[in-house]
Amino acid sequence: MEREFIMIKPDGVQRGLVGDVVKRIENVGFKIIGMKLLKVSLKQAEQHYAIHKEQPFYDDLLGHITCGPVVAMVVEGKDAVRVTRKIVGATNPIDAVPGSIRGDFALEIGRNIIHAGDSPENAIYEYKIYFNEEEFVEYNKIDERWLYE
Ligand code: IDP
Ligand code: MG
Repeated sequence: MEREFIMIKPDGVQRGLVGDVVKRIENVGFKIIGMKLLKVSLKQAEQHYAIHKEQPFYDDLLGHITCGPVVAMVVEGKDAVRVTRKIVGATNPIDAVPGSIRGDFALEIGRNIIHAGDSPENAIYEYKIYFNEEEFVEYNKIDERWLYE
């Protein structure tokens, strides 16, 4: 099973959207194996967004992700990264289709509610910034035999 790293950004937490986001991730059948509320440190933010270091929006990105509590999650499931990215929607909410998280809840690219890893490798790189392997809880979910053929 593939793992995906998801973070509800400070705007999502402040707007009371934690439940809505988690619901959509659970609905599709993914298993939450790690979840925490935390305030991202500048060091964590720099690691997380290292690939955007040269972008003009980099400083705003770091400022925003560190400005308040976030909810970090790791989920497991079939094609977890590709499916999660679909549930999340396009980076710019203007382009995110209705039914996606960003399409339904956001208006601006710098306040797009949620982060999700864009490849299995990047998801692992990202969740290691926020979680130790021992923090993950492995368990069987009762719907697994009805989700997977
Ligand atoms: P993603 O979150 O859909 O993977 P990325 O391209 O990885 O999008 O960008 C990371 C985050 O940086 C985005 O979620 C968004 O909040 C912000 N961002 C991306 N492009 C821009 C931009 O052109 N202006 C302002 N913020 C941006
Ligand atoms: Mg990205």
